[in-house]
Amino acid sequence: MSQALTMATIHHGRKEVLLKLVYYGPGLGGKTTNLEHIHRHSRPEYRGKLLSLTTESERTIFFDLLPVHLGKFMGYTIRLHLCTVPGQIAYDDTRRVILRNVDGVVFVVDSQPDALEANIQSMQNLEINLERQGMEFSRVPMVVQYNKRDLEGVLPTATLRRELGLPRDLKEHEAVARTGQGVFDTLKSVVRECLRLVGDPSRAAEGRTPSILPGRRASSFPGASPRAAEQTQRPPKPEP
Ligand SMILES: Nc1nc2c(ncn2[C@@H]2O[C@H](COP(=O)(O)OP(=O)(O)OP(=O)(O)O)[C@@H](O)[C@H]2O)c(=O)[nH]1
Ligand SMILES: [Mg+2]
Repeated sequence: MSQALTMATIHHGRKEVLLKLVYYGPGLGGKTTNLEHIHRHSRPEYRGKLLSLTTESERTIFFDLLPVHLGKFMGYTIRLHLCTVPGQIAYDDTRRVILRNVDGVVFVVDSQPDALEANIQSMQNLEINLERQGMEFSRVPMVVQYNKRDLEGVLPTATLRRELGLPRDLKEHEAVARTGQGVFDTLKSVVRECLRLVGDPSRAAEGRTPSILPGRRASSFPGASPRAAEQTQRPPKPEP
């Protein structure tokens, strides 16, 4: 099987590491709100334009993109391409396009009880779409953000973790994206997960370099759909 790898892109000439990070999750979960906060609170010289393609109701129809500089890591500048996908079920083709060449995923959970089913579906959809590209779900750097913790009646994080079948070793953060609480912690956490795998950039090959987790996460995702499980055993050819 040819395993498509998540990667970081390394340019030795410019001494730069580029990471593509995708915010995934159900519609209205707060993905765009995360990027808006990061944009508002990044120094103008360190951030690009926040590009959003939305409907009138501000739901993402294609993606949001925010380029950010994050300072130096072992002498290399870290550049991030932050992207969100449209969470609504109908936009699956778009999600697949945005997921191409992803280096790390932030899964934004909507903590409201009404959103539980949508969270589960979105997690299963992420697994399926990664596997479709030949990427093994349990080896892609990922962190989880439990968002909307300001609302009354939200589900305990332990319940969400259990219902979503998340392994205990996955990094997780509580957040209120609307006020920015937890937003940068989440971002730093996913960057750390990715950079841990890149190691010393000066020793990495020029261009795209493998950065998948060396082993699978400790436990698998019992919440995963049978379809995805089947694909794990017989992975399809990665898309070109
Ligand atoms: N109370 C509360 N509302 C939030 C929070 N984060 C986001 N919202 C609100 O939830 C709604 C949806 O947020 P978006 O960021 O547009 O959600 P999205 O995940 O990008 O949705 P799609 O683009 O449709 O996939 C907006 O009205 C936000 O203001 C939060 O932490 N608390
Ligand atoms: Mg959005």
